[in-house]
Amino acid sequence: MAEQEKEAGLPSKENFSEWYNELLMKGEIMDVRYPVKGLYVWFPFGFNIRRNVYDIIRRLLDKDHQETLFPLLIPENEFMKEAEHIKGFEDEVYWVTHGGTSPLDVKLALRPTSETAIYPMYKLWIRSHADMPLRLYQIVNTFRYETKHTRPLIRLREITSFKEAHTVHATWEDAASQVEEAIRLYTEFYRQLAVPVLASRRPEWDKFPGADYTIATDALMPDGKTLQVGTAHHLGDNFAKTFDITYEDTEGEQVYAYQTCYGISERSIAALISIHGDDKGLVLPPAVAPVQVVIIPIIFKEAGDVLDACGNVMNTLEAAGMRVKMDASDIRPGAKYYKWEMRGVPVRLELGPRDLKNNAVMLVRRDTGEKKQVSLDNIADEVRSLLDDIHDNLYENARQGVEDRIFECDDLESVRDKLSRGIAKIFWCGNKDCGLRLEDEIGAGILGIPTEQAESCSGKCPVCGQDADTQVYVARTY
Ligand code: 5CA
Ligand code: ZN
Repeated sequence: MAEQEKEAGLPSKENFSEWYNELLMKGEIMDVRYPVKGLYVWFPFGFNIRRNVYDIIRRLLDKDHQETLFPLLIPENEFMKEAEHIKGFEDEVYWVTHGGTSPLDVKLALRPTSETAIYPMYKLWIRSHADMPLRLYQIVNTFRYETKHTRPLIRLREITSFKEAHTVHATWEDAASQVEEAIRLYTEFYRQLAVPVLASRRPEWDKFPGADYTIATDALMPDGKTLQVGTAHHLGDNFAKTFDITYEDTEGEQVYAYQTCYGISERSIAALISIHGDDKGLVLPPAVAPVQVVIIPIIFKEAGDVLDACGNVMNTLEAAGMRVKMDASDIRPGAKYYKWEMRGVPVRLELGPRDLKNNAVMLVRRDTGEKKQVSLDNIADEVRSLLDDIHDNLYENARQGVEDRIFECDDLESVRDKLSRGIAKIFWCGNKDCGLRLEDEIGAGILGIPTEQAESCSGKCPVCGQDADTQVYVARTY
């Protein structure tokens, strides 16, 4: 590789933070130079990935949810109704106080999330049993004045891709089933991004403000920290009481409804690029890659036949539903490889005069670098099955990576030791004090109680030494 190409490369992924920041620019995901802290700009290529990712979540939700759109601005009086919710968000809200030069009579909040925008309308929409379950979602921008270190795609002050679902049910149990369903949905969504996630119930002190309980999904990042990439909250009838969302039950009485909400953001994209990427750049799962196959004509003297053959392959693959690009530009093949590797294109297809004579092409996979010569006769099937293999391989590698980095620990010393690599699993007596002492002593807290616990297990809480029958994940988090 030419010196200048090497220089233009990425820092090693071992230095995850530097690698990530460079990758966002060189992989053309986000431009971080916008002059407001915590706000970033999507490059068109990154936005194309976003569109593919959000098509997947839409497809999953549209089976039994409806998409909607609520206003960005929330009047102060509605925002201030739910006490716990206010406590959780008041330090993070941006306020609109003026229209032009005139002060507004009622201040308007930029939504940090939309409960207080949506539920006053749910009060009007929910009348009877027949109106439930109501399952709506929207994909919007939300604003949070985050005080922790902001990072592109991970901790934003304008979350540009906030998918929030809000459901209403007749009973507490129905809402609880919906929370489970939401976690199943998210797990499937992430499976399609080839990202394995861990679902756990957050401890009381870490649940969503105003919720009965919160179940979260976390992805394990390359540096051993976890990233919360989705949450589902059982809201009980807390918001229904505040916003007076009632329905007439079979006895003709007005009773409160039960609610859930669940959300994901562009953290989903942070997780997928971080987990799969390598020192050469992005490695995109075929399902979300803007370009799934790049065709490189290998041209010596007579270009005509090779270019025609490449054009035919492109048409065949496109007709089979693949996203294909032919790079017949003037730059050297090596420079082209470098460029498309950086952009994570799953399959490179090389076709030169010799291949043409053999009625064959060379397929090179981005994930392993393996090359394979295949016949031109059933090229669409060959490429399709290679794309499927790449997806499976990415998922399996990531799954193995998580399995290998969950460590069962029974004393604080080993917890501290393992946290530099991944997640510790310990017994917990259930006392908040022990949970908080973990944070003080080892700088990492309880992530949550895995939703899938072994039937019966017991051990000792490493903080206080008491008997415990609950296991928890402990992790350093983003
Ligand atoms: N109303 C609920 C459900 S929609 C809610 O707001 N839940 S949340 O606060 O947990 O946010 C949902 C998800 O958005 C989180 O799990 C996290 O993945 C993501 N998220 C939260 N804050 C940010 C942020 N500042 N930047 C990027 N993503 C964020
Ligand atoms: Zn304890």
